[in-house]
Amino acid sequence: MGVRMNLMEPFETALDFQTGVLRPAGRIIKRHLSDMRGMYADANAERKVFESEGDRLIYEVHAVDLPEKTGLVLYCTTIIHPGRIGAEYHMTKGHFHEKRDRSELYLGLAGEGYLLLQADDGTVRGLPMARGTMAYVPPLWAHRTANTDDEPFAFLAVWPGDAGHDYGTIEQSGFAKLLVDGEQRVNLVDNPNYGLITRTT
Ligand code: S6P
Ligand code: ZN
Repeated sequence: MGVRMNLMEPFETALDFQTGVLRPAGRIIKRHLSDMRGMYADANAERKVFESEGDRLIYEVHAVDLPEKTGLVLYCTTIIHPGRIGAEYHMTKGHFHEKRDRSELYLGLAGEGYLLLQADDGTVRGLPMARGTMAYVPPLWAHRTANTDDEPFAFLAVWPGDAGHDYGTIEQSGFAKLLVDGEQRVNLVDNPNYGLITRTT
């Protein structure tokens, strides 16, 4: 259990810019491959990872423990460990905000990655992120991040307390584009499973 902050008292959090770790530690969520079954396009590659190494840790969220309330600002860091499932880079599950018109701000801390954004009509945009990149997630866009380098990719996220998270829409239909490892560069390619029910458990 991490420290729960008193939202009516001033407090400070120490952010390690190299690792993305917050002190005091609040809520830490670890997402393994089993939490994302069916989200990577290459089902064979996913199965091979399970067979050869078990349930791989993909990313961690280090959250300052505050209630999800209107008027509050929430913040956390995400650390995506390097690696790929098939050609696809390690990534977050991705979500819309439950209140779709709530926006968000990301700040790159360490490593290199991509922010993938998707509108309701399937339009996808990709923004490269590195240390110091401030990326704006507009209202109405689903968002997912991926680590496109060989080191951990860490970023800070700040968003309104009443935004909420809708994971179901992405779990059902996926993103229209995949971020895959290409020759010397990151490629954004069509997702063959887009619009299909991709989650198996
Ligand atoms: C919250 C914000 C991020 C993500 C985190 C993990 O609104 O967008 O803190 O929660 O990057 O991604 P996901 O899709 O598993 O929540
Ligand atoms: Zn969000």
